[in-house]
Amino acid sequence: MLYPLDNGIREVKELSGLWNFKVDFKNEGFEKRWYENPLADTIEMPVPSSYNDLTTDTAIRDHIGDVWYERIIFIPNGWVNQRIVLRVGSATNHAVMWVNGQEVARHKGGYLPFEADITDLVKQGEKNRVTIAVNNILDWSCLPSGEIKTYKDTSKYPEGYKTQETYFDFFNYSGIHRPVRLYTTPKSYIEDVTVQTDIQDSNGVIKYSVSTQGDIASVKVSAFDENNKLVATSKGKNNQFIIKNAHLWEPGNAYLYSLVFQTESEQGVVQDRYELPVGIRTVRVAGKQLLINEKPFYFKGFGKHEDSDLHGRGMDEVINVKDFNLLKWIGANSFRTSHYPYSEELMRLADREGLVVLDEVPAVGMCFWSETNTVFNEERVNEQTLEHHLQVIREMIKRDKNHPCVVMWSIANEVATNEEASEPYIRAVAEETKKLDSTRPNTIVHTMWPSVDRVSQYVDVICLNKYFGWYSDHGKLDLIEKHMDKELLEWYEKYKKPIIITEYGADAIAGYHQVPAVTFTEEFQIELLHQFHKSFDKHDFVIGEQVWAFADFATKQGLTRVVGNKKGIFTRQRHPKSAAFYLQKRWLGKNPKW
Ligand code: BDP
Repeated sequence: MLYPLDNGIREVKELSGLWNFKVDFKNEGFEKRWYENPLADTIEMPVPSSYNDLTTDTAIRDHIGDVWYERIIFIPNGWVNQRIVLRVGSATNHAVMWVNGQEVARHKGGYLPFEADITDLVKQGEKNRVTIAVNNILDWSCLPSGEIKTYKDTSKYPEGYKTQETYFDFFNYSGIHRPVRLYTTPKSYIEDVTVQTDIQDSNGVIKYSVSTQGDIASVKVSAFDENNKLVATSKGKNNQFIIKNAHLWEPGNAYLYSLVFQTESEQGVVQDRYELPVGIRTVRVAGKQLLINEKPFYFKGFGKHEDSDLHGRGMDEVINVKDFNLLKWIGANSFRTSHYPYSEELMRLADREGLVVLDEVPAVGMCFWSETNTVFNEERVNEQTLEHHLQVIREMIKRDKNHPCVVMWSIANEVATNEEASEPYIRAVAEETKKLDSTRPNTIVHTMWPSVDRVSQYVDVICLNKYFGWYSDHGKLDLIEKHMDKELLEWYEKYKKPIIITEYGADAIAGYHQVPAVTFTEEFQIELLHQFHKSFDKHDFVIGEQVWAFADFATKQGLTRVVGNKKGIFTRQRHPKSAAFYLQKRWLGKNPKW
């Protein structure tokens, strides 16, 4: 799915700003057809943002169900004869969208875009009303999954009392989280483009395919370098270029060519145009290593969240730029989009900045760490979940397939892969990623132990989240290295695949200090990381370390969470804890691994 572009042929109108907003406390909006008329009794709500932290009302923050957004749009005069598309970057978790009271789109899943052709529904020179109902209920038919718990005992709970149960460790932020835009294309237009790159000697090979709609006679493609110099041209819907002595897209040293796709009519009139930033690079797994441009790559970085004060999960270029500058400052070269695909704006920035991304679907919370309470059963993770999981994989790959920064697809985080039924399930998901994209390795992120895992034969790289010294043997720094060594060797022995440690860490409250270190102090966080590193450095099949987490983040309330998860190396305001300087020294220092 193409990112909307403004390029002289296509135009984009940003619809960010204040929208009318109303919480459907009585769950009556659909029945009363709120979309048919302007919403009554609304408050102002910024888009993009999570609505949860912006009012003073607990009932709004913790609302379970629908909220409604609305705004008036005008169609510019110059858009006559254009195809007009309304596009939402993401609405968490599900949405229905109307234009002038007519339903135009329905989308399940909170972290990927959806759009609708609204050309025939909007009127030039008049007010047009856009209404979006956003629902935040999570059940086992969607990702992430969850369940609504109802409390029947009216002697203890008010009538109809319910809570949203989630089995993941982040606040279920809700709302329109990414930009809403109107954009145009000509009536005959470029629908999608796919590029795949290769390197032969010192030349770059770019294979492309273009899909179009309408009457299009020919497709021309031109490649420009970063100085805007034309370096190659090609013709046809499926073809390839050779770029002599190509500049490669390297981690930390990105180079982006601009591929300009142009369609023409029979008469040679230019119809549509689309510019795609393209990084020439290869990625493959070879034995114990992952090679980017045939060079072994070691992942240094973090699991992150899209999370910040007040904005919640709302896309914010200010945060994105600050985060990337901090990543570079600390010597990180990569991050994982834990636990959902991040905004398109952020992915474009990662392409530009040369940060390497593990792109993850929102399959999180599919594990209860219990022998008896299973997750893979008719009531929980079942056929319906799988169907949606595959759908999300398709949407994510469709959106992110052209990003050079994405080197691997992460198909799930912490699944009960010890359960028998997890095997065919994960196999289906893993095979889908391969079918859709044979150019990138895939992975699954584990909390399980090698002896019980049933699925890692289906992925190329194994990712592990390990919390020795924290969730097991809490506070026992002296056991970490030994435990980690043992487990790493067992995983490698069983599957003979490269391993990335995608989570390890400890909560540290900024400003808490003590010697000797105790848990929750900044000193303990450093010492714990150091113990893990002693183990990682010994094993050549360990190809990366990503600390959990980049910054402190909001979670649901819980006895182990003091105003959120404090495993950040930076505070939620992006101020460094002491461990930031420790990591900077390690990652910018010399190590045989990098
Ligand atoms: C891991 C999860 C991550 C949590 C982390 C923690 O993948 O989302 O935030 O544990 O507990 O299991 O800090």
